[in-house]
Amino acid sequence: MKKKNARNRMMILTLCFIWIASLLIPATAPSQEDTSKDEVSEKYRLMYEKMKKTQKEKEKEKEKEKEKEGSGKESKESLRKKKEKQKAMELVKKRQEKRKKAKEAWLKKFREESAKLDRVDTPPNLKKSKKGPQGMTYIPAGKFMRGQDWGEWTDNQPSRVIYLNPYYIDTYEVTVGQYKAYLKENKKKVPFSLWDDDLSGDNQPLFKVTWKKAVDFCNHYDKRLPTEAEWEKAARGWDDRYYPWGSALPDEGGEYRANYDPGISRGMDGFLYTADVGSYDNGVSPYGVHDMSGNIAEWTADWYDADYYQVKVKKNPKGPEEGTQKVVRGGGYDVNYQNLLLTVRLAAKPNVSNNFIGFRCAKDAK
Ligand SMILES: [Ca+2]
Ligand SMILES: [Ca+2]
Repeated sequence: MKKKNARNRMMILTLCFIWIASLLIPATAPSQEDTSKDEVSEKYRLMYEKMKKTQKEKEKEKEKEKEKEGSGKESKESLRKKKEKQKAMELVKKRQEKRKKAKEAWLKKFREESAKLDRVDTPPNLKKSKKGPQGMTYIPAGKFMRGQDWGEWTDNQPSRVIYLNPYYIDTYEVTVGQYKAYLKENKKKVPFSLWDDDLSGDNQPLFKVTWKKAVDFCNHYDKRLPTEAEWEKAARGWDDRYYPWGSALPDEGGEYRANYDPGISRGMDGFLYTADVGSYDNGVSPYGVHDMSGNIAEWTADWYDADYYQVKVKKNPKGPEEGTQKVVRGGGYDVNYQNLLLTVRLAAKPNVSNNFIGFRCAKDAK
């Protein structure tokens, strides 16, 4: 019995010890309360992160807005530019339409006037033509129509039927090769600046030559410059055409008949600048003279007077007695279809030496 009581007392004491110890010894495992605390801090961490994220997102959005604002300004700017471009395009379109209409009107008039000329005078028997000096074409005596009665230029109006004595005219424009030979014959030095490298081929038409130098060259070979009327007759033939080849435009049907400026690019006809003489067999005049329209414009013997066509000279006109400019005919690689007409009169001071004017010679025939 004593033993049993002692055991009970021991048990009670042990339990008390365990209870006291449980109060004094810190727990090593996380309590329920600690777990809750972690959850709370995780919650705050998430909230903090969310807040940060939101802040970042807001900042990003702000930046985006700023960018948008910027791009808004840009788009306003580009809109303005776009409008300006549109306006410019419309203007170009209007000008193109205007030009197109003007060309159509001009072409209509040109066709009508060409049709009026469609009256082939008795063509000369060219087979019976006298054989002239080498490189020259014989132009028989007879009448031709000089000038025209329409168009924007007035210096080539009115038209007049003119009689010319027979003559020869160079079949081609005087070439670089011919001029070099002439200089050599005369023991003259080739002026260094006379030709550009690309345009110095022997068959290129000569340019950068004054009227006096052209005269000197012709005289050396017992020739002379053609009068303005001679130049026009050799080009227009016996049926008075406006272009050497007839009444088609120089590029009609996609076929180029002269070296000129077709509009969009000067080189569309194959040549940006001068071409070797005789490059357009389809552009030859009825008499067989080459490059009367285009390639290089040509000096003639006559002084220029805008009113000269008013003077009623019916036979072998030689131009006014004096003047300040010499007549230049035929247009060159730089002119458009309108200025390529055989009736267009140009003029330049005789001392001019440029990239646009060359010449050919003529000679009396018996
Ligand atoms: Ca050309
Ligand atoms: Ca020419």
